Amino acid sequence: MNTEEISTNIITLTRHVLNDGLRLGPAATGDLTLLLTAISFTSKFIATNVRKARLINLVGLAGETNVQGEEQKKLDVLSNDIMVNALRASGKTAVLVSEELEDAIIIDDPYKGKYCVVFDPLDGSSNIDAGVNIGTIFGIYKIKDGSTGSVADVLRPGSEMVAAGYIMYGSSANLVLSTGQGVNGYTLDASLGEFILTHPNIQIPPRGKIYSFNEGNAMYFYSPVNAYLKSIKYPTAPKTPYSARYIGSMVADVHRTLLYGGIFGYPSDKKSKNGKLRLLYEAFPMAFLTEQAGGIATTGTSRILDIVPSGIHDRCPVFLGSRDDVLDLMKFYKEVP
Ligand code: AHM
Ligand code: MG
Repeated sequence: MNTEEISTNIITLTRHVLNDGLRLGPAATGDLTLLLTAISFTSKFIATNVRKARLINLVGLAGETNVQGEEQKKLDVLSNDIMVNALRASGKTAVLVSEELEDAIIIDDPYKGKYCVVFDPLDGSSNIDAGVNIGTIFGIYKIKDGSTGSVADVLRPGSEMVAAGYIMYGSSANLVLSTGQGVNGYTLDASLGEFILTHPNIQIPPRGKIYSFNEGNAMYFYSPVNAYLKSIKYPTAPKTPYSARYIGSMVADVHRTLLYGGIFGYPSDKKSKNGKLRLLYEAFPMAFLTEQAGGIATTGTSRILDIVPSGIHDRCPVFLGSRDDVLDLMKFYKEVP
């Protein structure tokens, strides 16, 4: 083997985040780096279980108990437990909010730190059994000055997050992260057990050719959304129609949108007045990443990151993606009654 072809200077997630910290000089405590290291550990742990679960599903038709006679934990519950344990043990968190838990967890001493993590441990769970991509979504706030950690620390606009990201479990595990200075993508090298920087400085193309909506809900959509969809499916020449891509896993649909451009939407409609997606741990982190990559994230009429949550499990309508595509959609909200 020609050893010259092997890169001996690869950039791992920890190295990359640490370097960011070095730029801050003595102001950087390294706490965020340690927290992100804990999150990257949880994603490796969850990724392993996602793979195993597929095998268990294949051979496990006999029932839902394992050989020891114990009930198999559902993958989303297991992923939640993995995250709660690792985040608490990191010593860097004060408040945890999970899609799986009705109430926020307030971390006690001696583990209490200064960050709050809001997360959906395993999003897109309807896709698990089919082996389709699923993921973990997270957002990070710093507790307010003088706070010792309470729900009020996370009932704040998404623009106040200090970092956000997701991990997509697919043919490989991909971690996409922003600490507020652009967006970077890392791929898990299973042999090293490290996330390697593979997609530096992700920028959403200003316009795409793909739309990603659950059009099965079209009969419930309000007229601006249906009028917009009609405009991209039946454009006037020389424009050509957009392609439809909808996986039904937000992480996978947003990942493709960040890389290829286009628009992802989960609108409010006549059935669900606030849409389906959760504000704190789905809409905010994805909106944060979208804006950091040069795109737009809106409810149709206002910026998602400006919303002030009233409860930890609030929902909100979501449209995000390429700047020009989202601006087109917003025009329909302004002009179509
Ligand atoms: P979940 O948190 O219960 O998995 O639901 C969230 C998921 C998103 O990943 C995805 O964008 C959306 O639900 C798909 O919903 P639908 O099946 O209504 O199209
Ligand atoms: Mg979810």
